[in-house]
Amino acid sequence: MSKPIYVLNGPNLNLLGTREPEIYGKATLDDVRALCEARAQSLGRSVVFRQSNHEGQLIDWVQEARTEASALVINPAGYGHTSIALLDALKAVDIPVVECHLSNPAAREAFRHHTYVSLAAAGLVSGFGAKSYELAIEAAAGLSA
Ligand code: CA2
Repeated sequence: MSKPIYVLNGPNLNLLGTREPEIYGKATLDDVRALCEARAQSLGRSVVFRQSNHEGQLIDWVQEARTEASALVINPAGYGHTSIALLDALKAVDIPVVECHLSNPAAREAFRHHTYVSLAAAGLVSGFGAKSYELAIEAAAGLSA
C-alpha cells in the first residue's frame, strides 16, 4: 500500500465557498477534500488533507511529508507569492511536488504571476476551480508509487 498523497492548503482557503465565488468557485474546502479523497480512491491511493493559516505549520507538514507521504499537492495560497521559507522546505523533500491553484494566477494581478513554490514543483495545475485538485492528485499519483 502506497503512502498517502499529502494535500496541503494555505491561508484563507478555509473561507472557500463563502466569498468571491466568481474567482474561486462555490465549493467549500470540505467539498474539495471529498473530491480529492474520491479521486485518490479511484486511483488506489489515499490522501491526507490539511489547511493552515500559519506559515510555520505548513512548513512542519511539508517536513512531515518527507517521510510520511508518497507525493505532495500544495495550494500555498498567498504564501506561494511570498514565502522563501516554504520554498526551502519544499526543496528539501525528495517526493514529487505538484502546485495547485483554483484560479489562474497568471491571468490575474501582476503580484500573483510569480510563485516561489513553482521552483520546487514538478508541475502546476491552475485555473480549473476544484477540478484543479483532482487533476493535481492524478498528476501526483502518476509521478509516485
Ligand atoms: O487560486 C488559488 O488557489 C490561489 O492560491 C488562492 C489564493 C491566492 O492568493 C492565490 O494567488 C491563488 C487566495 C486564497 C484565499 O481564498 C479565499 C477563498 C474564498 C474567500 C476568501 C479567500
